[in-house]
Amino acid sequence: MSYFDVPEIKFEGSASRNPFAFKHYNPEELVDGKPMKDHLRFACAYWHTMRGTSSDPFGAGTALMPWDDGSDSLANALKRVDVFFEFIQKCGLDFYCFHDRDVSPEGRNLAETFDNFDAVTEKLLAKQKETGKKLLWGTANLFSHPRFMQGAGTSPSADVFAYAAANVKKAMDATLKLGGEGYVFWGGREGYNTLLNTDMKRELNHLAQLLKMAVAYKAKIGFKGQFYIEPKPKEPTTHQYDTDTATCMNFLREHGLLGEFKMNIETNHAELAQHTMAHELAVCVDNGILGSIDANSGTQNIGWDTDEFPTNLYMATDVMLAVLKMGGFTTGGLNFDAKRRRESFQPDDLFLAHIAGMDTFARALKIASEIKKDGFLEAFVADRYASWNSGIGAKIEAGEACFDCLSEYALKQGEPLATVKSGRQELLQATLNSFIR
Ligand code: XLS
Ligand code: NI
Ligand code: NI
Repeated sequence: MSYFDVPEIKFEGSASRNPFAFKHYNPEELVDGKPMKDHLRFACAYWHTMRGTSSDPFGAGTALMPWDDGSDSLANALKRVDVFFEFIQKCGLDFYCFHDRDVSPEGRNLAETFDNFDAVTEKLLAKQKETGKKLLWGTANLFSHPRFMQGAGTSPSADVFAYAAANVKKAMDATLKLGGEGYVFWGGREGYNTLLNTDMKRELNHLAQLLKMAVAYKAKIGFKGQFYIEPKPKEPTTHQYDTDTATCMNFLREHGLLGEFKMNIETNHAELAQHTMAHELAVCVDNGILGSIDANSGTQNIGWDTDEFPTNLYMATDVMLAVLKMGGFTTGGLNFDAKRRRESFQPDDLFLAHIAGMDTFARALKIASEIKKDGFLEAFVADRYASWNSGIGAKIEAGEACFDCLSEYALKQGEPLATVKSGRQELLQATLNSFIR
C-alpha cells in the first residue's frame, strides 16, 4: 500500500532539475570526516506533516490528505502512522518529533486517552523497528484542549496543573519506550494576557515545580534523554514566560535547574523575540546549552509564528556555524517545525517543502565548514580582542585590577582612541558572501 505517488528522494547533484531529488543533501557524503546526515540529523514534525490542515483564521483547511477520513478515531490515528513512515522513509528524514495529541486522540476520560496513546505508540515502536527511524524528541500538547486555556503548569487551577503533570508523565513514558533522544518543554499557554488577573510570581513557581517533578521522574524511570526548553516570547499568550534563552536561563538558575536542561531554539521564535537566530544560538553555545534546533523561518515583516520552511542560505549558514562551533549535535538535530504555505495544498508539496529545507541546510553545512576552515572570522575576532592578552587587559581579565590602578594607568597612558581599530563589518560581510556559492 502506497500513499504517495512520489519516488524515494535521491541525491542527483546541483545540476539536476528534478524537483523530487536532492541537489545538495547527499546523506553519506563526508564533511569534515563526518557524513552529512550525522551533522544535520533531520527530523520531521508529526504535527505539521500529518495534522496540519493549512487552515487560517480566514479560511478552511486546504491540504489534501486522501488517506485521512477526517475523524478523531483511533483507526484513523493508526493509519496516519503508516502514511507518516512512508513519508519520512521516502524523504530520507532519519528522525521525527511528536506531541502526544498529534499521534493519538483524546478519549472520553484520561484513562481512555492514555489507552489510545499506548495503542499508537506501540505502532510507532513497531514502525521504528521496521524502518530504523528514530525519535528525536517527544512532548505533551498542553495547549490545544480548552482545559488548558489559561495555561497548564501555570494555570490558576491546581486541578489543571495535576492533569498537565499526568500528561507529561505519560509523554515521558512514551518517549522512553520509543528510545527518544530528548524531551521538549515548549511553553504552550504558559504566560499571561493581562497582569490584572495574574499572579506571575505564583505561576512561575508552579512552572518550576512542574519541571522539578519532571527531573525527579526522569531519574526514577531511567530516561537518559536530554530535556529541552523551547523559548518563545509571544503567541499564543501576549507574554510567554519562556521569552528567550537569557530569560529561560535565569529561570532555570533561580530554581536550581540549570544543569538539567538545554535549549531547543526555533528560528521564528528568535525573530519574534526581536533577536536574530544567530544571537540566540550564540547565547546557547557560550553557555554550553545548545541542544536542538527547530529549523524554520518567519517572515521579517510579519509579527507571528509563520513556521515557514527554511530556505534562506544566510540564516542557515549562521545556524550551521553555531552547530559546528559547539562541535556538532549530540542528542539534538534539525527538526523541521515548519508548514508549507496554504496554497501548497497537494500531498507532494510535503516532499518539495522538506527537500527545500534539507538542501538549504546541506549547502549551509558545506559553506559553514569552509568558513570555519578558512578561519577568517575567528582570526579577526581574536585580533580585535588582542589587547586583553597581555598587559593591563590580562590583568583586568584575571580580576587583578581595581579602579585606583586603572585610573593611574589611564592618566599615564593618555588618549586611547589611537588603539581603537575599525570593526570592518562590511569587509566581513563581503568575505562571508564570497563563501555562499
Ligand atoms: C510552537 C512550538 C511548538 C514546539 C513543540 O510555536 O514551536 O511547535 O516546537 O511544542
Ligand atoms: Ni517549535
Ligand atoms: Ni513555533
